[in-house]
Amino acid sequence: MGFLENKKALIIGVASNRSIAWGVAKAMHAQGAELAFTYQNDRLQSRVEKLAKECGSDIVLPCDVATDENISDLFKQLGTHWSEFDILVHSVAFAPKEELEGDFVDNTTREGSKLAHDISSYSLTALAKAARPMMSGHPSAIISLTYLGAMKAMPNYNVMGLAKASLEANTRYMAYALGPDNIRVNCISAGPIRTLAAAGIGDFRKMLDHVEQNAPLRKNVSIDEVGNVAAFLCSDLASGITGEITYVDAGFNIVGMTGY
Ligand code: NAD
Ligand code: 0WE
Repeated sequence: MGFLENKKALIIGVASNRSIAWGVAKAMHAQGAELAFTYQNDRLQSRVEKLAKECGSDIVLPCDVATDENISDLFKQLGTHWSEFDILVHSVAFAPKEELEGDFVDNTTREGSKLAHDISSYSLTALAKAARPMMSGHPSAIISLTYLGAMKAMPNYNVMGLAKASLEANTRYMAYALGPDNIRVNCISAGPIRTLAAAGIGDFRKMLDHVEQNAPLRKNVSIDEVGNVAAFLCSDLASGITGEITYVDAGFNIVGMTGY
């Protein structure tokens, strides 16, 4: 008997079988959760449908988190399948590619900054606003994905670092607001993983090598390792945890100096 038996989870952010959201979906399915998925655009629909089927799910709905109309349609549609649900997984981020490289001050624009914060942080609030009636009054949980670039200055992560800092604060404010409705809100700070969102990022290999050489566990993490922690945090085993940022990064973030 899995620890997510009788839980219904909505997974937002699967784009491929390398997506962190896919690692989360697999882990939640393995613990007995029933799943629904969204896809960002038509290009991704068939791929997400195929992956959903592997988890026994045929609830696959469109949602671009950039618009309130898409978000309200999503929960209208979901309501025809489920009257309530228990888990919302947010595994979505975006900034213009040109702003994820080089000098932060020179390369960051007002428009890029707005877009990064809108898609990568505000969307969590927007989704919770729309999901609240279906998640309130029974033990529910929301989880999102952040990165160390929120807390520390990192090369090239630039405006995404600001958007992730906002996402982390969002986690705390949402936990405070939604706690009385029995909705917990947590966030996982994952180490670097080669996904579509990492494709084409210059020097990604170098970052993976650096973590492998310097993290206490001397390795990079997998989507399954992140998925298992997400499954735990969204389960009743974690009923006393809310508003937290949990690192799943082989311990990289706790190291001060290496080479000794
Ligand atoms: P991914 O490319 O597989 O997933 C990103 C997802 O965001 C895609 O499914 C994409 O469709 C979705 N998305 C982007 N804009 C959207 C929009 N407007 N509406 C709806 N969906 C939209 O990459 P991933 O690495 O699995 O990223 C998932 C999350 O994990 C992101 O929040 C990312 O910041 C975070 N994260 C990634 C890493 C890493 O190294 N890969 C590390 C830490 C945190
Ligand atoms: O959060 C992320 C990446 C999110 C992301 C990726 C892209 C690539 C394609 C957001 N927007 C876009 N826009 C695109 O056009 N990560 C944690 C992975 C990542 O991205 C980096 C990293 C790491 C780690 C970018 C620079 C430096 C390190």
